[in-house]
Amino acid sequence: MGEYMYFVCFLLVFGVRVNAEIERPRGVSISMASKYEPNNKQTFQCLDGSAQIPYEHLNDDYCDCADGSDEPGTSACTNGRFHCTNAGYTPKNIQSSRVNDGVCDCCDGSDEYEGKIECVNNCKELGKKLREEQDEKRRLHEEGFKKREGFIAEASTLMEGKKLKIKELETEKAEIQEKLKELEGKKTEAEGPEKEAKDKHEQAWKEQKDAREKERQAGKAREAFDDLDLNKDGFVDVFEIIPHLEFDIDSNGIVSEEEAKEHLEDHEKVDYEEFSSKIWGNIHSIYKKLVPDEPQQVTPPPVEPQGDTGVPVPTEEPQATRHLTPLPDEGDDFDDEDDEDDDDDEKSLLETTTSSYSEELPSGEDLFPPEVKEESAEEDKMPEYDEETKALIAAADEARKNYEEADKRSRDIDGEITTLTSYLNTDYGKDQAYAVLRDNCYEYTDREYTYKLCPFSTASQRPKSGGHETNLGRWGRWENDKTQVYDHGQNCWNGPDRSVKIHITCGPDHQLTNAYEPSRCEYAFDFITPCACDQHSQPQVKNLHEEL
Ligand code: MAN
Repeated sequence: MGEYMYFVCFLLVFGVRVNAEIERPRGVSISMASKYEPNNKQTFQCLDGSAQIPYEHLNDDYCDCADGSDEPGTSACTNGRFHCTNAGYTPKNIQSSRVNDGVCDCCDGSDEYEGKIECVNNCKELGKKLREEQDEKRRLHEEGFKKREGFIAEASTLMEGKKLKIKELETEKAEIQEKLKELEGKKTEAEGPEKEAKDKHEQAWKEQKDAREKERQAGKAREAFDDLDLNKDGFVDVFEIIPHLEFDIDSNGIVSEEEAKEHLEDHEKVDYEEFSSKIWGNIHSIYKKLVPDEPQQVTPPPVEPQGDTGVPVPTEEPQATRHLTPLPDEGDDFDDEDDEDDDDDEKSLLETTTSSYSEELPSGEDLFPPEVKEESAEEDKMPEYDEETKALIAAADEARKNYEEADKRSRDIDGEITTLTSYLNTDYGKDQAYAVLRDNCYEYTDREYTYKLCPFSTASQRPKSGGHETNLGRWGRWENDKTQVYDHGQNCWNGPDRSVKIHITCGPDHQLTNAYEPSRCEYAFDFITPCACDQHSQPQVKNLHEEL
């Protein structure tokens, strides 16, 4: 037998088929063919180097190598791999256990060579479909790439516009600063006479009010004096003070003579003049008028037994109850036998007066009917300014308004410049293309939440069923040219501050296509945009004839 015939027989015997390009054992890819080259070798080295076996043991349906490399075309090794060439489509490696298992795994049907099942070779159709898909991807990429070119130009115009705007604002700001100085001067100029006129008017009003108040107090002092002067002798004395429990300094329920005297500035009695000039000022805020119609258990003051003159003398001990009516005139007759009973009466009256005066008696002010109060409130209102003052106020108001408007504009300009500067200082990626995404927001809704991305600003989440929005993070940085980080979002209970990573890929439009939470409160968004369609990310079109 010639050498050639010997080789052909060898191939047939050992399951080695002749490929149009390179001959190799069944289930071996072209790239691996050299490792299975027989040449003059009589042995095959397992690919993991673990053993050497006679060459004829290749694909003999018995597993010799630990890595299964001696049985690429049979199902003998559980860990073996079978290579389908799938000409016209993409090659594929399948587990060798699937070889001849009655299921078509390769589109060229090469895994079912024993014929347990008839496999239709549909690699060409699949290849056509794949090519169409890849063409479409390429087309979309091209479209995205063109859009991106437009965005770059747009971003550049946008940036230039913003730079120009900053310059304009700075010029306006300088002008306004000048104007503000002038307006401040005018304001100060107008406010001087305004203040002077207002002060004059208010001072005159104050004087008028004070005089009226003085008069009012005088009237009240007169009234109180007349009320207090129960016996109408032209004096208010210690015993006329005693029934007024509001003068009980130590809050023991009775007004002692000493307490009464203290209120009378250490006098036993005072006339009206002294009362109105010295006493009333100190007591008017606590003084309460006795209710005249209140039924009173009046008990005459205990008296010392009548002296030689027959005139009753009040005891030393002050009696809180005895002066609700005028003191008996000198010479009034009192029955001595009633003294003991009087003590009891005094006690019960004391209780009555203590509670009724401290809790129920209206204050002096409340004794005035509402119309009197209204009248006095009306009186307390300052009269309108005169016409001249009104004109000065109007002029000052105008000057203030002009100044405040200019001042507000100046502050607004500062704000606008800050916003524009922050806009310009942001990194919008290669060629600034991503700048067009700023000031826009994109949403994606899953089963539970609607997620929102406002590029270079914020990321958030809100429940579909309603409820408040949760801040997932504010613009942070580019992690790489296709990944953005938004961080320092709302704190997660017992966890980190929320944050999001945005994975950006090329697409025909700007769209948030997915949002998920790989780990609690750490989110990931998928975002497609033409901004990412730069040349480097063009889809790799698979060589359909390439083998793995
Ligand atoms: C909210 C959402 C969730 C998050 C939990 C954490 O329900 O923000 O995404 O996992 O809070 O408690």
